[in-house]
Amino acid sequence: MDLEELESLRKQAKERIEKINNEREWIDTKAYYLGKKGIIPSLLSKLPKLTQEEKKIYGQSVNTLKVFIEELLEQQLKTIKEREIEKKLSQTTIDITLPGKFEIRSGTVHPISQVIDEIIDIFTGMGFEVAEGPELESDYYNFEALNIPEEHPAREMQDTFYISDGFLLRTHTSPVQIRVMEKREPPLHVICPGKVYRRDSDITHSPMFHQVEGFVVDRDIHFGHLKGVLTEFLRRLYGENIGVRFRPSYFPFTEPSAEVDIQCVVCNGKGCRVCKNSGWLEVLGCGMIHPYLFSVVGYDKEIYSGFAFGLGVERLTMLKYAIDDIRLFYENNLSFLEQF
Ligand code: 2NM
Repeated sequence: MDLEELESLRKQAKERIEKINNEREWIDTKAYYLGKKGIIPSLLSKLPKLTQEEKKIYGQSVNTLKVFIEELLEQQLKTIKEREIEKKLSQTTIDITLPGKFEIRSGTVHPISQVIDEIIDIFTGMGFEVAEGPELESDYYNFEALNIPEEHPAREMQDTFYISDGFLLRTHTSPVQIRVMEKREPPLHVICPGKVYRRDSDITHSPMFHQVEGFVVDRDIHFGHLKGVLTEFLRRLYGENIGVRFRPSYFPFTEPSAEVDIQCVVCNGKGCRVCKNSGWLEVLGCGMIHPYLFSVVGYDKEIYSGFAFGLGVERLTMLKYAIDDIRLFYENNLSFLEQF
């Protein structure tokens, strides 16, 4: 075989390879040229019969042809694959509006968040604003400013998560209210929802739980305003026929203070396990803001008065839905959460 024949073989190979349009043909063509019994090996097998001079020229030319065919084949394989993808894409239409193979479960709002939202809606509907503040608080805002002195049992190490000297996880959201009063002048109508922390853990107590506290400060605010606002709040939350009663109590930051009960939502006041046969459930603490707090924030107690209240969201939610274990709120058990 002379060099001219190699040249025509090259042209013929180029034509043939460029016509390949599937992988099967490509494999056959590769075998035809490069396989054990293919054209290139058969050309090379003739080398031993040639003279030294001929070997050099002929060998080099066959090798160049071999590389040429190899490169052309690789290039063609790429082209085939690209064509196949394009063909598939042009033939298949994907309806992206069809539902997926798997059930899509949408999330639900956590029952605690739902109740907080409901409480916020009721109070903002009555003209209250919402304020938030830090969960890491100073001893000053959490206790000192709220008339809870050094020796008060609420400050016990056993009850409070102390972080470092003078700092702790807030045990109520009242410090936010002190911060609001410090910054602004009455009239003020503010509620503070948020997480609070106490060292307590059993079926009705969690080391982290949620509170909503609120206060009103203005001229001539009296206990009648407190009773009216809180009674209306409880009627909107539990239904307008709910029975409500106020009992005298004690808090360091209010004077006088009261606790508020609603008629048992389980037995309607007849007496049952939930209300321990009393017919009543305690849901709120409240009172007239202690003059000490006004001196702390620089309000004139001769001009202003106010009331404040606090409630535990988990407790309210447990009563509303007859849930008997607080830990259910924090276990991320979907069967529980999806019921709300
Ligand atoms: C309660 C009970 C009674 C209260 C007081 C304040 C304020 F504004 F003076 F800082 N905030 N919340 C308060 C009063 C909270 O929780 C059972």
